[in-house]
Amino acid sequence: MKLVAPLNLNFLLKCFFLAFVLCFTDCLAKGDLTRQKPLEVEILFKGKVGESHFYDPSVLKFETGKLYKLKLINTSDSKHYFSSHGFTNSIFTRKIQIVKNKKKIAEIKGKINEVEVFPGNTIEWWFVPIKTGEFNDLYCGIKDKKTGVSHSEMGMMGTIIIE
Ligand SMILES: [Cu+2]
Repeated sequence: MKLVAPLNLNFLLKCFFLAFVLCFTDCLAKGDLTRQKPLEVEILFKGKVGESHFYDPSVLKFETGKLYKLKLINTSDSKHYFSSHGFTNSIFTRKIQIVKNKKKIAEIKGKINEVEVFPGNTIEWWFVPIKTGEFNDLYCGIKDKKTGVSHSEMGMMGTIIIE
């Protein structure tokens, strides 16, 4: 009688090993997504009263499942809003950190709907995007002190893309 078992056994072992590896990597829990090393992104609020107001950059891109530290830096002479309901409905906020003279002075936790940053100040928004989408609703509703026109109408609009 001819034995073909050794060949089959070898094949079976390989299959078993492959299945084990696939299952192990696929079934591994991702753990606490808010405790990853954050990816740093910056957005500047720029402009001059009576002339223009804008976000730089005006398009922000994020990926679901990653932790971001978005720095909102107001380098202008006006206070500004960062409002996008599409964005805030698609993320989990870990915290907002208020920084003054490079020192953390406060942390705010919970669901955030919009933020306002005063001239010369920076805040850090730590969040994990959980839903994909393209949101063209980033705007600042504050009215310009000279023209009386909203900052959005003067150019302060943007898009947030979550992939
Ligand atoms: Cu503004």
